[in-house]
Amino acid sequence: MYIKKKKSWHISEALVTDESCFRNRRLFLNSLGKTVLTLSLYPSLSYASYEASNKLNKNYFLPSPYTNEKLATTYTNFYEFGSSKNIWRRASKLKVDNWSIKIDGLVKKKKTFDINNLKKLIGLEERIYRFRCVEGWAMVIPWLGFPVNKILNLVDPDKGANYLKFETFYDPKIAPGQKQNWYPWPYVEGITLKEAKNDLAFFATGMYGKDIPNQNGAPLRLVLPWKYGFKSIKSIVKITFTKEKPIGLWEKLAPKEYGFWANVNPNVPHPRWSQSKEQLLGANKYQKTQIYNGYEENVSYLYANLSKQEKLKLFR
Ligand SMILES: Nc1nc2c(c(=O)[nH]1)N[C@H]1C(S)=C(S)[C@@H](COP(=O)(O)O)O[C@H]1N2
Ligand SMILES: [Mo]
Repeated sequence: MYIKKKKSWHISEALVTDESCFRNRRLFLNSLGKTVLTLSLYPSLSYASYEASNKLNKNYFLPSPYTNEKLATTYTNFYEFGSSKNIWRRASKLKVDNWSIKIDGLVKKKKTFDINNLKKLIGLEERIYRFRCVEGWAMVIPWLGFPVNKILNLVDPDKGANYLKFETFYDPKIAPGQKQNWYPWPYVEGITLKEAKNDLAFFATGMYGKDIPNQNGAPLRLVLPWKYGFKSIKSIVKITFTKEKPIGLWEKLAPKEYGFWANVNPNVPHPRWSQSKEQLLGANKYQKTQIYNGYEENVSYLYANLSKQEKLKLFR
């Protein structure tokens, strides 16, 4: 991140990009500066240790320190509740009991699952993953949940299914951000079926050994640790198997800035800022960003056979 070096000429560059998007991402830049300052004043919010539970999948262990739980659950992106990071109180309005998830599209067995039944049916495990937001902040989080590939057997995708499209709830009465009609609500994201089969692709229903808080995407959110955070869609109500590539909310708003693949790469800058470094929340320092956020060995095969043209778009 080169926030301190930002000069006024960045503004004119920003004005040529999507206006509403810029407005919100700029808010972030302001708040990140404040966060650095605040954290150095409050050491209690520093990077912390956490004891993994007996559900830990040892293939996905990372050593501590982990992101401080309070920080990871109060500094969140959830535009349905507003464009600031400080939306955790507002998100308490979301009613997450009696939540069901509809799975439809190109599958042999279309189904609607009650979230609690789905959790019981599949069972939960714990995984510790790195997480990297496109804005330049990063975390290390112990998630609870299950791999995305576990739902494939339950619905049996058709031969023609190439993509999974995920959708968040739409309810402007409880989510004031959804009254801002310049966003193409509901929040949508997508991945390829091949990516869904990769064991890293994860559905989180909990974090830090507890149910996931509303503001982090209760009761079910995607976690794709090798991609920028906006791909990890929160509070999913629907999963559709499709032939065509789905277009996500951010891609619709600003296609030059946020694409379908959005794989983490320190060497491919965002049009408005560098991606070479990241700030670990609470750690008050920058570290180098890694290709595929450190998961190259797990995922690079997914992209080996793409066309030259697609390969150019892999990292945004
Ligand atoms: N429905 C929904 N999902 C979302 C978002 C959002 O605004 N709405 N923000 C995304 C972005 S930009 C990031 S970085 C992560 C943040 O996850 P966290 O707040 O749990 O750290 O959620 C992603 N999922
Ligand atoms: Mo993000």
